Amino acid sequence: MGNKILKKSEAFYDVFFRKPGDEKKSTTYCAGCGHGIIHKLIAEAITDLGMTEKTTFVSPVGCSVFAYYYFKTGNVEAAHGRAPAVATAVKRSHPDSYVICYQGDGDLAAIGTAEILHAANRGENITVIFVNNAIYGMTGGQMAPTSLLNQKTATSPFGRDEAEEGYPLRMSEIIATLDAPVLVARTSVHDIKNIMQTRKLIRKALNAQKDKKGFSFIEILSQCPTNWKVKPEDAQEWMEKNMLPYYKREVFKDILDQAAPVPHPKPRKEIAEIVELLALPEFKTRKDNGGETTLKTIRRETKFKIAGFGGQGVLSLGAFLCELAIVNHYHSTWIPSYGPEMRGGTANCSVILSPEEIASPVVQEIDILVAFNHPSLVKFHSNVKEEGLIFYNNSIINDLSEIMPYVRRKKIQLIGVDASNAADSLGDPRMVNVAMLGHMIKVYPYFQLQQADLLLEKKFSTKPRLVELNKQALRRGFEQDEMENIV
Ligand SMILES: Cc1ncc(C[n+]2csc(CCOP(=O)(O)OP(=O)(O)O)c2C)c(N)n1
Repeated sequence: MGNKILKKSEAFYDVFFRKPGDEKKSTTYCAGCGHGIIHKLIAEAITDLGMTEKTTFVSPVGCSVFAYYYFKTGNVEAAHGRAPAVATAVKRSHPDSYVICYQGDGDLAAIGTAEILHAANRGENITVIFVNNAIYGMTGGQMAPTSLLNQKTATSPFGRDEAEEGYPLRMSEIIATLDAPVLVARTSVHDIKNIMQTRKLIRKALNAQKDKKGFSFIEILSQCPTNWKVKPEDAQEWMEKNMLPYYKREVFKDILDQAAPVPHPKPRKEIAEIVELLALPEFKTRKDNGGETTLKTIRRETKFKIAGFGGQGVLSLGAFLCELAIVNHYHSTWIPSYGPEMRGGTANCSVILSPEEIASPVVQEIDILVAFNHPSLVKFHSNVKEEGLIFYNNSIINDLSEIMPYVRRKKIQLIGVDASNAADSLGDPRMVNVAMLGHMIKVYPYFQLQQADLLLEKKFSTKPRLVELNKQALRRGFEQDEMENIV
């Protein structure tokens, strides 16, 4: 008879390194809590399936917030309720990785109801482990959407009342009504038999992800003796008496046999166009030898805010800058922000161009502000960094008095561009953004005008008149005398 060696899964760290000098072997979970059992089942499954190296665990906010101290996988901590959105991003950007989205019931069924429903409905190829302990555990036992009728919690001291708080949400049943999910099941970890059933379902769900079958959702009924206010040994009985009658343990949906593998996300049309563009013989980038020595190099993360009225092409100017950056082998991010108003209201976008990968697309401190109207200039000027730069549309912005004290104090360079007039002189006010771009390229020759021409030709390939107008606008902006404009 061979010996069986029982040891901790390799997907767990040896010690849980929380603070220097405070390395622990045990987790932070209370005695009798189900999270620890569930972690063990997951860790063993990912080790046995050979997934450790390629797994990213998305931790929620709640008692399992410290999962990243335990799992020796990739780890991302998501804001409360947002784990499915974060998991979507990780999976889409790394389609060959395995993504486990782990959430409690407060996290998934209250704060993140929208995120989970939409991720399920999109059929993201991720595995969601939903730990339902019928209460908000970490914060001291408030009522969760899954708390049972008559259950006494910190916020329902007389018991949950359907007239006041509605009925406990059965998330598995809701998710099983959607077309996209391939596996939806509820199980529990209150006794050995059910732990073994949970073990099987977790493995099935992870295998489904490995086979690129799509979205799977395993709801696990889990004990919380501390907040149920029972002894750990009595939690099993509490679960049987209170939770099991309401929450059926069942496989609600399993279409794994019929589900075709989820295709890799297709490159977006814009990216395909850029790739085509790079293949053109006349296209030169800063990386090509010869002829490009005049191009300036972006040496560090450069943050732009581009702002104006809706209709001034503010968002497209940002996107266009990103495309120019991409063809020159830089990294870029773009986030649009629309005001609540209709056309004519304010709009802005945050753009970052960088030689390195960009960690966050948020622009708080601005290197270069591009303001198309007075309200935008006033709104954003005080976020421009010391010795930063402001391009402003001086055709319609005449009064700089409000911003001058800050601009002088911070030694900001102000460059007026007669952009609206340049566009109007071409008979099309929409050209204002491209005129601005022309001047930006002149002041900051990160890109070539000819590159912009080629991108414009691609963009408006079915509208030759617009290509011509845009090219002219670009040149009108470019040819404006720079020195005269500097205040
Ligand atoms: C948006 C937001 N709302 C509320 C909180 C506070 N909060 C932290 S943990 C937690 C409870 C989480 O409960 P649950 O998801 O049921 O997980 P459990 O702790 O029971 O495992 C709450 C409400 C927060 N961090 N963020």
